[in-house]
Amino acid sequence: MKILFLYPNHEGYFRCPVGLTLVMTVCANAGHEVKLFDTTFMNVADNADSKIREKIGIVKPIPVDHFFNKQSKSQIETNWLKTIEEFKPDVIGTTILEDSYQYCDRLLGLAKNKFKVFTVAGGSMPTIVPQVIIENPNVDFIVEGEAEVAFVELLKNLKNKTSLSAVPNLWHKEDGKVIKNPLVKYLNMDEIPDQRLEFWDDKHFQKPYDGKLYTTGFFETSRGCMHKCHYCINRAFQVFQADAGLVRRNKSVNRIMEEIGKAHKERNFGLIQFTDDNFLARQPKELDEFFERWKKEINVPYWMNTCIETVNDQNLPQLKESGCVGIGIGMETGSDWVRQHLLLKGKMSNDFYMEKFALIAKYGIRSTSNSMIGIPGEYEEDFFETVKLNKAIREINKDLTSFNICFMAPYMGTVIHNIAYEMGLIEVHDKPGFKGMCTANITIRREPIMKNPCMTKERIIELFEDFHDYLTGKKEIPEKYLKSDPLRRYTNNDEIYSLYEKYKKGPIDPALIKPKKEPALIKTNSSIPSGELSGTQA
Ligand code: B12
Ligand code: SF4
Repeated sequence: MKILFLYPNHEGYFRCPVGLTLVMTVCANAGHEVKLFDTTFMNVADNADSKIREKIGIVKPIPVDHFFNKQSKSQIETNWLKTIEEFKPDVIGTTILEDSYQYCDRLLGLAKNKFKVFTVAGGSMPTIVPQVIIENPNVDFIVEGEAEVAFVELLKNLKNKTSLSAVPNLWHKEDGKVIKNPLVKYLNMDEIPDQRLEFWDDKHFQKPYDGKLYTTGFFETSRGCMHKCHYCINRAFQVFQADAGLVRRNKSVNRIMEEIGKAHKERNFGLIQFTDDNFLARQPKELDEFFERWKKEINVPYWMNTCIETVNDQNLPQLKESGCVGIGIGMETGSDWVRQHLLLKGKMSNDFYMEKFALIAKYGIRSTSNSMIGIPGEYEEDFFETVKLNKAIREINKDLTSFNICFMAPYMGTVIHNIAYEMGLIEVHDKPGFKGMCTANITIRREPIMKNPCMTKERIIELFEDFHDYLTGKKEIPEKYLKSDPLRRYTNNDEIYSLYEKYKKGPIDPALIKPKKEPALIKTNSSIPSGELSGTQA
């Protein structure tokens, strides 16, 4: 069959997405004809996400504007329709993140209007709210979760015009009725084929890092994470895909070396970025094998995200020795109270983060601390705890530490979305295919899109923009915030906190939520000392 894939990237954040690459790979491996329509370099004249990070001083500027060849909206749409007309696909497959959903819908709609073609959606958003997306008239099928097996199975049945009832993870419509097939167990990662990278423009493999561009390979060594953070897709996987088993799985070291070794021979990477959520969360014995073999067999500098508790005195020297140049850590806030009670990010304290960041620097590895602002229930006082903690980390070693900040965004399927919706902090769509989704264009970088009962939008933007200046001392932390009490919570309004308590079991379908009216701004003058917390203290 002929399969046309759509990568509806409208903001220019380039990088090679592993999930879609693997879906294209399994189709090509099964003998289907595969073509990709990728809008990454057409929609903008620059990389908007990098531009914002450069503007607020958290990354070193790198000119990449020449990567982009901006076309008008109608030019792109004409090219899209021309591509379909010429390629004559049997199926259009697309991957959807919430950020690009509206844009994707527009292109799918144009295609459905003009051609008789099946459309199939997969990716983060269709995986966690398939019941919402399947109502979109421009989407015929959804593959929930991993599609390496399910999508090929779907194509086989579409080709043979046989029943779809045995296609795993499939959602479809028959006579207006939605049908959901059972989920299969999460895949054994060793059975996933090597990514075929030939579909992508070479520019996707150029990654700016610490002021330079590197030819970069993007690979996964594990999937999923065992933590329960209220803002993360992993919590949705754990709850909505419980039938599929444990989401956290590792690829064997052997398969990692095989895949990356082959690709490196062809492409000569200058950097490898691991796309895992929590890279080091595997047995020390396996890590020892990884470090040793990486140095011998691949020997390319590498970067990864991992959770703070996974770095230690044993693996850090080996990480350094084997070529690890950077470690990204989600710390999110400098308020222990916010981290532990609002974000549900485990029991790790500020002291623990400090100790671990110091350890990373001790072994000569560059770290990136990721923080957020705009969490419902977070006050300006809490934000300055974040500033102070990041500043202290920066003092450990200015060259080996770096900092990133983004706005908390209520992605559908997350607890934060449930809370924001229930509290009336977001306005949502009501049309089929979009029910419950924010009407504001979701983003983690352009602006806060939730109303926040504890800080005004203008103040959140101001603090976001000044974050780096506070870290470097260009801007002074206001005197009233200098005294630290990261365990203090800054409101006695229990409504927000009771919601966080209520959703500790995980997210629910937004259709079950009855939204309240937007709350008034809750004043911060009623701070409660940490010792007087009721109910939820750690
Ligand atoms: C690596 C990563 C990236 C990479 C690659 C992005 C990508 N499009 O894959 C980079 C660094 C570019 C990136 C950027 C961004 N990311 Co990101 N990223 C991730 C991360 C950590 C892992 C993704 C991954 O590789 N998973 C493993 C692969 C195998 O799974 P997968 O991609 O879901 O694909 C499988 C299935 O979904 C399905 N599938 C996928 N596509 C298709 C297509 C078809 C036709 C079918 C049938 C099936 C199918 O089959 C695949 C194979 O099993 C996830 C968190 C997570 N655990 O998912 C966040 C995540 C996807 N990112 C997120 C966000 C918000 C972003 C940004 C918008 C952030 C920003 N700076 O603005 C940008 C968007 C850029 C872009 N153009 O896509 C959110 C998305 C939330 C949402 N609900 O939409 C996530 C979920 C993190 C979170 N907040 O929880 N990201
Ligand atoms: S630790 Fe990171 S990857 Fe794991 S659930 Fe929390 S935010 Fe998601």
